[in-house]
Amino acid sequence: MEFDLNETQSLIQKAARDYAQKVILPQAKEIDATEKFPAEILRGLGDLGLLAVNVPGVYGGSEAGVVSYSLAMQEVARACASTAVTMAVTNMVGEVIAQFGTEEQRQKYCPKLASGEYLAGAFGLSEPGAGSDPGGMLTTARLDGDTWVLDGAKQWITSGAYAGVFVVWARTGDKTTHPGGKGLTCFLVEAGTPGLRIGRKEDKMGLRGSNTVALELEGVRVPASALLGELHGGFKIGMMALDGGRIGIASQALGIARAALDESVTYAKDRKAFGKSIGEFQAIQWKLADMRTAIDAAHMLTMRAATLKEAKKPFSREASMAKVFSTENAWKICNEAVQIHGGYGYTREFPAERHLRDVRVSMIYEGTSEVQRIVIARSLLSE
Ligand code: COS
Repeated sequence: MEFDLNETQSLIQKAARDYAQKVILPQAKEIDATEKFPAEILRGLGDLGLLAVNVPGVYGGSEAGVVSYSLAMQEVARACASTAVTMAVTNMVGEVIAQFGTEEQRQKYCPKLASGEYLAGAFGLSEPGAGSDPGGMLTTARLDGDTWVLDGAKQWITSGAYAGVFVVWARTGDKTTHPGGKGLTCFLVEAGTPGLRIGRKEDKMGLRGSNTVALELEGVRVPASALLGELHGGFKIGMMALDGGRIGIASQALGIARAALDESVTYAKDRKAFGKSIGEFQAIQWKLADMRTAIDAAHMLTMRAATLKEAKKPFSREASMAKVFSTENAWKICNEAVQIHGGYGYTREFPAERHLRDVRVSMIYEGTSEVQRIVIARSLLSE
C-alpha cells in the first residue's frame, strides 16, 4: 500500500486543512451550541471542490479520488463533525448520481451538488421501521401513466431541510414476487416537489449543526426520467453507495479522534497537578500512546479501503473493517480525552465533551457496528 500522497492528494489535504482550521474551527462551538446549519461554510467547501471530491470533472467534480476524499473528510471533521457529515452525504449523493445516473441526470444534478448551488444532497433510504434492514421498507412507488407516484415516510435524513435533491428508495415490486431488497428502486426527487414534506427535526445528542429530519411523501409525482439506475435495482445501489459512505464515516471519526488527541496533548502539557504537568504521569502518557496508536491503525485501515475503491477493486469488507475499527476507537479516544481533561472535560469550556457527543452516532449511522461485523463475517465465511 502506498503511504506517500500524490500531488493531488496533498493539495486536497492542504486545502481542506487550511479552510477547516481558519474558517470552520472558529465557528464549531457556535454551530454546536446554536444548531446553526453551516450554509456559508458549505458554499466555501463547494468553491474548494470538496463537495464532489470523487466525481468526474465533466460533471463539476474534483475527480481527485477516494483517498483525497478521505483526507478532506478527516480535516473537516477535525474542525467540525457536523459540517463533515453534511459534506459526506452530499459527496455520496453526487457520486451515486455520477455512477448510476443517466447522462441527463448527471448533467442536471452533479454540478449543482459540487458547486454548493444546492446546499446539500440527501439520501432517503431509512424509514421509521427500517434502518439496518432496508429490504423491510414500506415506501412505495407506482406507475401512473408516465409518472411515478411515491408514498411513504423516511427517517434520519441528513440535510433534509436544505437538500436540493433527494435519492429516495421505494418499493416498486410486489412483496411476493420481489421479496426484501429485490423490489426496491431509486428515484431522484427535487426539493419542493408537491407532496414531499419535511417532517420533524431531530433533537440529537451530537452533530447538532447537522440537520436531521423525517420526510413524508404523499402522492409525490416524478417523471419516468427520475428513476435512478434500473427498475428493482435500488437495493444494490444503496449497498454500493453505503460501502463508499462507510469510508467517509471512518474518516469523519478519525478526524474527530485526532482533534480529541491534539487537545489532550495540549492539556496534558499545560495542566499541573502534584507539582508537575499531568503529561509527566505515566497514567496520562499511556492513554496518549494508546490513542495515537489506535488513530494510526484506523488511518491505515481507512486508507486501504479508499485505495481499493479508487483502484475499482472489491472493498466492501475493508470499508466495514475501517468503519467499525475507526468509529469504535474514536469513541474510546474521545472518552479518554474527557478523562484527561478531568472536570473541565465535562464542561462546554473545552471541546472534549462535544467530540464525545459528536462521535457517538458514527457507530450507528451508515450501518451500525453490528451490521459492519455481519458484512465482515459473511465475507470471511463465503471465502
Ligand atoms: N454491494 C453490492 N451488492 C450487494 C452488497 C454490496 N455491498 N451487499 C449486498 N449486495 C447484494 C447481494 O449480492 C444480494 O444480491 P442477489 O439478490 O443478486 O443475490 C442482495 O444485495 C441482497 O444481499 P443480502 O442478502 O446480503 O442482503 P441482506 O438483506 O441480508 O442485508 C446487510 C445485508 C445487513 C449487510 C445490509 O442490509 C446492510 O448493509 N444493512 C445496513 C443498512 C444501513 O447501513 N443503513 C443505514 C442507512 S444510512 S443512515
